Amino acid sequence: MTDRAQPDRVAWFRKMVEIRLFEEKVQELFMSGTIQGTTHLCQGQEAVSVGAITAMREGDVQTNTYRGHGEALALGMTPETAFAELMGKTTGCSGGVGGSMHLIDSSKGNLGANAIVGAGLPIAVGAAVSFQVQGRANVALTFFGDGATNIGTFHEALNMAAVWKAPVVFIIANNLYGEYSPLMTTTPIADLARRADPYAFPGIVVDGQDVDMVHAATVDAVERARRGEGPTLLEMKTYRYRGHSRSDPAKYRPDGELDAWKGRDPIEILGAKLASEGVLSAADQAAIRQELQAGIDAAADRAAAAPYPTLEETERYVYA
Ligand SMILES: Cc1ncc(C[n+]2csc(CCOP(=O)(O)OP(=O)(O)O)c2C)c(N)n1
Ligand SMILES: [Mg+2]
Repeated sequence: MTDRAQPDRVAWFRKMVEIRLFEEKVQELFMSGTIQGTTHLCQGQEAVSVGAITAMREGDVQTNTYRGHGEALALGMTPETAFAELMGKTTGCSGGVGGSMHLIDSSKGNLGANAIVGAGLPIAVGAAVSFQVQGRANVALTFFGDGATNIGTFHEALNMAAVWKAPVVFIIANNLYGEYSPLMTTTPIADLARRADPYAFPGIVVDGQDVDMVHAATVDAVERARRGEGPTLLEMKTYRYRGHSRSDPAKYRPDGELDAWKGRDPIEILGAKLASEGVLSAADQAAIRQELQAGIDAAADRAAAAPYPTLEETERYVYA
């Protein structure tokens, strides 16, 4: 793993575009039947994945959710490996038996996605406590949604992390919706960061569309944890462009809401900054998109050409 503490905003731009294009292709492959099952896209939330993951250092770990393609790619999983997993191929990160909701690579600090809402939080606290026991100056991050803050494990994990000053950073991707429920119908407060208050550690609201803000807030939280000062709850205000999962047309959203959020697109926000700073012109950005699109298409083709596991291989993971 490389040292991600050095800000390389062109690399961030590239990674956010890669995630966006990867998921565009995933949607296409679902529609054509090449990918089966289900998938949960994180389009619109790329700055949360990239800004936070790039605050990690060698030996740090994270857990995430079924909406975790962004974190997996930001941690260095190749699109080919991720496509292969989604397609159920042996070259996938879990040999093709996990699928979209189970992208994992512990060699890169990715302790995995979890399909159970809220289940990744206690795993991250456990990893953080293991760092304390081993005397390692490492930190565990955990990504989850706004809906997960109403799950029991959220409160148990925050409480335990607070009492033990565990080096963990809790990251809410608040995209305003649970599966189909607007946050305001399930939750009595608007700023979920306040849910750190009863556990007596900092809870911070962050503009989740601005990767610079996400990164800066996560670096602060990670360094605080590394100093032994305990956990932080970061609430990233963001939005998912697509429905909850592949089969959800998201008709429950008010007219104009999606367009308003697309007006603050995370890739465009960083792209505009890089252009005005003279770092990356609009033409450079278009060339990057073209290059990455070719890479994504080729990666999907290679994944599609890989073999499916044999019956014996799939049975190896079944307890009987
Ligand atoms: C314990 C549990 N309860 C319910 C579900 C069904 N479910 C899957 S995703 C989801 C919504 C979670 O919303 P949020 O935490 O905001 O995450 P988002 O999908 O918006 O990223 C629900 C209720 C589940 N997977 N696990
Ligand atoms: Mg949500």
